[in-house]
Amino acid sequence: MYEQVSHSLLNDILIALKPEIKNQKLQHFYTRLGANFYAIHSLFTSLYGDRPDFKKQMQHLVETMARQFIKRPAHLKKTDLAREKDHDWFLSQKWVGMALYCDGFADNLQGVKSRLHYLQNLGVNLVHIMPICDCPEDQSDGGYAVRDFRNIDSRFGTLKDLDDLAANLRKREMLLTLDVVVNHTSDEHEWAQKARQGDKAYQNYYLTFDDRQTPDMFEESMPEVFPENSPGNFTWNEDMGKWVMTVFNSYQWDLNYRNPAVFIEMLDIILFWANHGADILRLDAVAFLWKKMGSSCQNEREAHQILQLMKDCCQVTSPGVLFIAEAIVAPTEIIKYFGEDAINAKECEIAYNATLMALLWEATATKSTGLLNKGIRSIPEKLERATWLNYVRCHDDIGWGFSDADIIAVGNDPQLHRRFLVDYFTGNFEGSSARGLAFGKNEKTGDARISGSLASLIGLEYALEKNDSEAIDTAIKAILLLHSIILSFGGIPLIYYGDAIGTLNDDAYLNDTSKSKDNRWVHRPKMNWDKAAKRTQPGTLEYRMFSEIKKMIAVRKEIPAFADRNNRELLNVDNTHLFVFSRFDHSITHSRVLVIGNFDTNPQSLDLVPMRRMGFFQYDLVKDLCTGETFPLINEEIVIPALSFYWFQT
Ligand code: OTU
Repeated sequence: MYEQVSHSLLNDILIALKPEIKNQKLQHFYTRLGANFYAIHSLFTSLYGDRPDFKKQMQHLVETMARQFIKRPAHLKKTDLAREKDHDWFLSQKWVGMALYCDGFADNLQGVKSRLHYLQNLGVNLVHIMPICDCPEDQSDGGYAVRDFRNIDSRFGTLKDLDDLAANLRKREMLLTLDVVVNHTSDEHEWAQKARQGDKAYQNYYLTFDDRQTPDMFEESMPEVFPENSPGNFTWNEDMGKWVMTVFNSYQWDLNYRNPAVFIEMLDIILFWANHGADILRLDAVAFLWKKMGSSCQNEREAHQILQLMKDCCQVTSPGVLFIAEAIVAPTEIIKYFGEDAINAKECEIAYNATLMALLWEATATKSTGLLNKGIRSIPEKLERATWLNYVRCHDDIGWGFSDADIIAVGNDPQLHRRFLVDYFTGNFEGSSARGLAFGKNEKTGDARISGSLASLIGLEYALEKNDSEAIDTAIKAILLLHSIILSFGGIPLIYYGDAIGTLNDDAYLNDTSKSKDNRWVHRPKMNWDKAAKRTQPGTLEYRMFSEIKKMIAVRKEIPAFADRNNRELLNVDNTHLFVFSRFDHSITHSRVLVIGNFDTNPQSLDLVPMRRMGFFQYDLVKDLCTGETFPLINEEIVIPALSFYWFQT
């Protein structure tokens, strides 16, 4: 019955399409629209079905998809077809990513193009260029406060520069990832300006309120994202004489997805960047898309429906394009951003694995893997056609996003343990050589997150100052150990620019008033290309890190068991400093890799007797795939040196 309604609506919509659309060659568009229309229609109905203008909105939605399909360049349409055939293409182990700021890395987009050989030299073939859309000069939140979603910020170049870069990447068989900031706009965006001038239609693009009554009720259950810089979730706007919801900074106005016009505008923007050659779109802050009074306003069912609808619509116009969910939420919630099932409720193919990231840092601080082993097991199994972005550092702060229950289960007090981590990484704990900064301190809850570059957090900055070669060794080993995990765990590893050469904290942001209050800038450095040049000089620190990571990447790409096909088994071993898992390949027998990481600063041994019972170490020799070294198994144990790892072929 419902299917019939949906079918006849589709007919009406197609008949009513404007001639300039109808007269185009739309073969694949129609096929895909037919295949996805039922889902699109039911989602759109569930979100906006009670509106009198529902049918008009639906028509507008289809027209938006059709127009962008018409504009989609032929070569991208070809890629779409190829990816539809090989629809698991992104699960392959051959993808290795890097996230970078266009200006920090190479001044501008043309600069990035001229530096692509650096990425290729390391083995990176997926590049996430941090937000490049036009932003106000001062209040930009590093590009996440967008003033114009369809223009490149003049600091970075032009749309043509981006198209050139995209074409160049394609020739190199590299993937391009771009951001779409779907949750909010800058208060200088045209929509916000019109709202400020009193335009009711645009005021309805945001969540605006005449007095504090409703905002106060919302506040009862909403946490604060930036409690220091932007306390509360609402900002008074004098021009409108209204309060506006601003979950992040006060100049980032949250969009109102209860308004279908907002959904359609944002979808159009998604398809616009897909048509400019993005292979992958990172959808920012997706947990926040739907606000419901009485809730934390995160992870609401409707936020998932919006993402499903975005995916289904994208599937019609540019099916080769993937979404990354940027949702820094609990493991049981994050898993939902892949969708409930791959056929009817698909959302984002890729999601940030913030839990793994946080757990790796916890293991680094405690030198033990109790919580890492426990916390990883708390992440529910994901869908098959979905994968993680595994990272050690990114442009944001590190939050302690694992569950209290897991902390308790491994014998710690959640509050004390989180406080210990903050103390440890800010260098305020006996024996810590970390040089991080507390970020987002919340006086009410006592919470804090951490800013700082990988190298500074791991102790390299301290070691260099002390000129302590042993401590330098230790820091380098830890950097490599962390990379060895993200490169083997299953998913797309996302290396942060500067990390492969041990870039330290950068205090330059303190001299810039638009950045000085946000210490995340301490780890958003200007790439030092003189330092990068040392990567080819044996004996330098840069060489020791870069060449090892490069080797790991090359090895990873050769091992099908490292593809992400839910082919990982976490192993219980009775040494609390070790993190051990196996990766296997369903299609090739005897292709199995055993990954062992030792997070302790002392050598640790692994008892081979139980391992043999589980089917590992069946021979007298074992080979480490990374170094090519073989080890005789004479004793019933194998020793893993301090802060080291093995990728054993077993
Ligand atoms: C994202 O961040 C971006 O990565 C940040 O750089 C932006 O400031 C923010 O959105 C606003 O656009 O929304 O889903 O520091 O982890 O703000 C999580 C906390 C987010 C970040 C959080 C995050």
